[in-house]
Amino acid sequence: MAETELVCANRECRIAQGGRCVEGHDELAKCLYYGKEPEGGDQDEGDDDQEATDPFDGVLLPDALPLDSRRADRVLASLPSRMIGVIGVHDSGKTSVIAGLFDLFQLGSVAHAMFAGSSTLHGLEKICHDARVASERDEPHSERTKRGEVRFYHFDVLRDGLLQSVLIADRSGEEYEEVADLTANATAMFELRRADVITVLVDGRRLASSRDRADVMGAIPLIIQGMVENGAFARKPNLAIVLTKDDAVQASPRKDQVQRDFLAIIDGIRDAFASHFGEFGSFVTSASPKNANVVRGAGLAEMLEFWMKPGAEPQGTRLRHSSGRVFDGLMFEEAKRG
Ligand SMILES: Nc1nc2c(ncn2[C@@H]2O[C@H](COP(=O)(O)OP(=O)(O)OP(=O)(O)O)[C@@H](O)[C@H]2O)c(=O)[nH]1
Ligand SMILES: [Mg+2]
Repeated sequence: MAETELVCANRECRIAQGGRCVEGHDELAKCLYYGKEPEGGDQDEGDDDQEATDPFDGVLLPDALPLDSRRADRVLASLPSRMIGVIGVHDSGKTSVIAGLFDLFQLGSVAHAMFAGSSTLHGLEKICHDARVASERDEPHSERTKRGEVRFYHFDVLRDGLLQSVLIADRSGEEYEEVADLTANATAMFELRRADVITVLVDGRRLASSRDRADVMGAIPLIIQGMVENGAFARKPNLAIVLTKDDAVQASPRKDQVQRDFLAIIDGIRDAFASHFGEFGSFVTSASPKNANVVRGAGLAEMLEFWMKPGAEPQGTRLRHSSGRVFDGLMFEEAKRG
């Protein structure tokens, strides 16, 4: 006689692998999840083969690394959220801005927002590590983001009694550079299509260099132009224009010129692309300063404040996702869920 297949709607339950009911029922008929197929068959694709041969009978925790677009989509659907696209040429400081913001949250609330959890904690810790004293590097450092698909860093914040998710896209700067000469198709860039806020980074250290200045000033409008021509900003996101590495600017004899150049870049973008964006904001930041003349994370709180402003277009309807775990029901007592 064929054996009955043990199935459970709770993905964390290992009853099918000879374990116990994760809900603690000896009488399986009393378990709400036993005997039902798990929802969302595409979740954790690729795990099934491994589980069939894996004798591990504990609870598998997520890797907490940056999310791909599909998993980012799920986060967007589960809470009111802000999707942030961070655009800049290679080395302009995109990953450092994300890491710097996460480090600020370790010190307390930022822009009236309190850190309330993250599904990408390991990823955030990884990008922060090399910039910290604990890494024992002589200088803060950031690994170059590898070419490939966009990845998203995620954290939840509690702000004005409302729990919200923030998803920040990180992609290799080279891929954004390719949009300028139209070798890459910006419509395929999920983070631009879905963004509530586009954040364009201007590398202050290179702007202060007489050799690189013209290149910096020319590259940004070309990248935005390439994206606009591809119709990448269909949702009319807000636009933050951010000068990075202000510590290098402040240490430079050309700092007044840099300030004038940054204002010229802002005016140029506003004149050329105003109709494609909602609100404009500009910020001067030092996410990972090498000079002690500027505090680490300067300017990032103001940038976060702008990121959290409600955009012109409302987000889609929120779905209630539940894996069946008791933790899904937990929330801050005073927090409203949208
Ligand atoms: N002086 C100074 N250097 C910084 C600052 N922020 C980042 N950097 C440095 O700038 C370099 C590039 O930073 P990343 O954050 O990796 O730049 P990115 O835009 O993510 O680069 P790609 O991943 O290659 O596209 C690293 O060496 C950082 O340490 C800052 O505030 N001040
Ligand atoms: Mg990077």
